[in-house]
Amino acid sequence: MSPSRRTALGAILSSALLLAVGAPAHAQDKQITLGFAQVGAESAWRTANTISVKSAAKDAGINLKFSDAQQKQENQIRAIRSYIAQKVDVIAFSPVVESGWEPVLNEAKAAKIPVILTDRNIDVQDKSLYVTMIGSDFLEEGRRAGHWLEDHYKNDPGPINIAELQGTVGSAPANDRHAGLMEVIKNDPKFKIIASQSGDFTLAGGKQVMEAFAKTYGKQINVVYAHNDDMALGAIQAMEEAGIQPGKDVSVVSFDATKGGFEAMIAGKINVDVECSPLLGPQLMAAVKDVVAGKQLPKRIVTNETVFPMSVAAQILPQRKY
Ligand code: GZL
Repeated sequence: MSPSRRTALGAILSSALLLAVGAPAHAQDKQITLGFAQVGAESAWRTANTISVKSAAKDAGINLKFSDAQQKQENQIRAIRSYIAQKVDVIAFSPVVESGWEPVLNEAKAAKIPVILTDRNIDVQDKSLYVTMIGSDFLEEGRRAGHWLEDHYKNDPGPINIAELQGTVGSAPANDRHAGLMEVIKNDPKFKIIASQSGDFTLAGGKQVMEAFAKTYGKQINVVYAHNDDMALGAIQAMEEAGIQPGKDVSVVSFDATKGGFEAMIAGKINVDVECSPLLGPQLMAAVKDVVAGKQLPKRIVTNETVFPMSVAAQILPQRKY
């Protein structure tokens, strides 16, 4: 066989092999288009997450189509449908709630558009509806908060009454930060959740709920368990207006570890902040490129996080990126 015929045959075989493993022959050269359906702009965490996604897409040379659902599932579903109609290469989103995704994700599957979940998970039987989920382990975050409470009150016989500010109803972080806490305190009768209501992850929501809690329970409250910093900061405003000293009369436990959370810890108004990193952009773009290249991805990519007690806040804040 002549060298030129051998080269041509080699090119045909390698393209056939690439196609056989699902990596389109043009995978390496065509600009990737990613459709991203964001939850909204409800919190400092979300703002940092959006910045991370947009800057990472730019750095990766990925063409990003971005939508803000204003925390409404129907808007996210509408955005995903529009990405399907536009025939994007990959769809990614942070599901505002855990349920109700099968219909639109089956449409994406039928259109052969891979879907990546970031930040929050979904509750579906058919796991083939998404390639991977990149984000925090909220159950572990709740356990970490529970263990902090156990240690903080180890010499206190109780009762330790907890007022809980829950995140968005039905969302994975709200469900799991509650469940993780309960795993730890369920066998310790001195801990009791005397009040629990959603502030929808917003500062205004946290303030409104805490105003009602302060009116109803006043000095009975020993702990405010806020599912994110924005609600904790709102609750701090409400407590101070009610003559309660947050961080002193009441221990404040929060999540996200945003700049605002650190500043409140330095001011002695949040006692502990459980980190939940919004900086998921680079991992998402790497996953998008791998999916387009036909590589296999793990079903779950967990972000590494820690817990910051107020004692370390001043020293750590200068190193923080969000
Ligand atoms: C958690 C994220 C939550 C944050 C909130 O990963 O989904 O939503 O804890 C944000 O601040 O609103």
